[in-house]
Amino acid sequence: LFNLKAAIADAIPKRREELLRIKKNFSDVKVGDITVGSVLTGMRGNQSMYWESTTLDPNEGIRFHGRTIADCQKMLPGAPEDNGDGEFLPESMLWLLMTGEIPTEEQSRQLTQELAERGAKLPSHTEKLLTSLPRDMHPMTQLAIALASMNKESIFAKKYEEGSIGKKDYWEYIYEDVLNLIAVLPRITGKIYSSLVNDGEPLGHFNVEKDWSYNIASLLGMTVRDSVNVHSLTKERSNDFVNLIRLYCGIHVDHEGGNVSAHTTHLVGSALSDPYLSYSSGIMGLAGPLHGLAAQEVVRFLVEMENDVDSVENVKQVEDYLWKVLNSNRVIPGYGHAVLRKPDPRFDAMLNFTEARPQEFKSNAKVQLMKNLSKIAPRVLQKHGKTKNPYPNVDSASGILFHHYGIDQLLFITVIFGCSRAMGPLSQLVWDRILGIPIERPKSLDLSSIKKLCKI
Ligand code: FCX
Repeated sequence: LFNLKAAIADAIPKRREELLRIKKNFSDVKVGDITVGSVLTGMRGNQSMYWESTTLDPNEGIRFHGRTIADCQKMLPGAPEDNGDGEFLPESMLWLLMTGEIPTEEQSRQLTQELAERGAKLPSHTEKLLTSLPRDMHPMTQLAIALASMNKESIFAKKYEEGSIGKKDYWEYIYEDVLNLIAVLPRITGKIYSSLVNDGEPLGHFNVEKDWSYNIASLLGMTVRDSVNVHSLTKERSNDFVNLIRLYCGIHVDHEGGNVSAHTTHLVGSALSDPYLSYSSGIMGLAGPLHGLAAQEVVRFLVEMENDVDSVENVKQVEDYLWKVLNSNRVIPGYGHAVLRKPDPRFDAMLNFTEARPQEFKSNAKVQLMKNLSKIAPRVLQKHGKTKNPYPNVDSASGILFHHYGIDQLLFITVIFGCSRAMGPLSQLVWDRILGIPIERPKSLDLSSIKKLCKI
């Protein structure tokens, strides 16, 4: 099966039957106890969502249908021109998320081609809308607006309004919207970036022969062939940047269901809002500084710290700087996690990217500081004693690597996160509709109910 939709359709009967059997026979099985503490602390530890494709082990980190990042790096197909030397394609990851299977080279190529064909054009009203937005509007606001505006194109919303589809068929139209949405993200991203840095003039063009990440890089003006190559990158450095986008977008797709962007997309979609509205809402959550915006906060933090210390190798000065931040009741961005209790393997993957290119990164003091910090900050946070996870999370490394290649519009970095994150929650949205997951509606408690439970 070379076509993703056909591969999903093939997997449906078994999965529907399995879930139905579990629902029928095991609905009374207890998952855990919800405590008052959980109700008052953002539902921590409360296992109450169904999520198909990714799970997060507090110690091992993310698994994609059971596969670690290292497995994915070994097994998922990359771009043909890299001859096995580059990073895997996010398209290959999308196939894995949607089907649970590792795609073949042919399946991955086919999906690359399908996304390129679907993404070749941005709806003209969305293009005009983006052009009309203030150049200094927050890039994530622009992304959310662009996505919400595409609800005009939603095939699902149209079919639903016509009353022409039954519940079992919803997924087919949701799938079409999801693929169309993911496909246009490079164009939306390029448009937002060109507004920011090039007065709205395109920085590159979309190449239908190329993969999704290449087109993101190209529309950011970062490729030798298809763009203005704003930073005059050599062919090798430009290839590295394309591979950075592939790596970054391949590993940021999902982080199980409870994180703000994924959960929001799932929640809004559960009201049968179409994928454009659902993911636009997810993007609004990703824009928060405790979530996706943390990568940008890290870059700012590293720039400020580098200016403050005599040398990034001066451990004592770095430690003092961290204490100054903590003592003023601020967080150290890029450290800590709500679920993980070990260094984030996604951070390690980004770090490995720099270690494979020692010449490229050796003279960038901020990148060196990022590395040094990953050894110093955990000690300081442990001593500080509050943070449950004192280790670096993914945002510790990602932003500074984009910055290194010249993407220095800090607020924009999260837009690239937004491209990647679409793949996980939107795959889930397809499966939500396949499996008939109903509207989400937890029960809330007021203070008097809590006091009654506590017998106070
Ligand atoms: N620096 C200083 N204090 C921190 C901290 C950090 N990096 N991380 C957690 N803490 C503090 C919390 O603020 C909390 O303090 P409080 O008791 O006074 O409210 C205490 O430690 C316990 O928090 P903890 O249970 O460890 O963490 P939470 O689940 O509440 O929060 C986040 C998790 C990620 C929000 C938190 O660690 C944080 O603010 N980190 C910095 C921002 C960041 O890097 N975010 C990106 C996270 C992630 F990768 C993503 O979702 O994108």
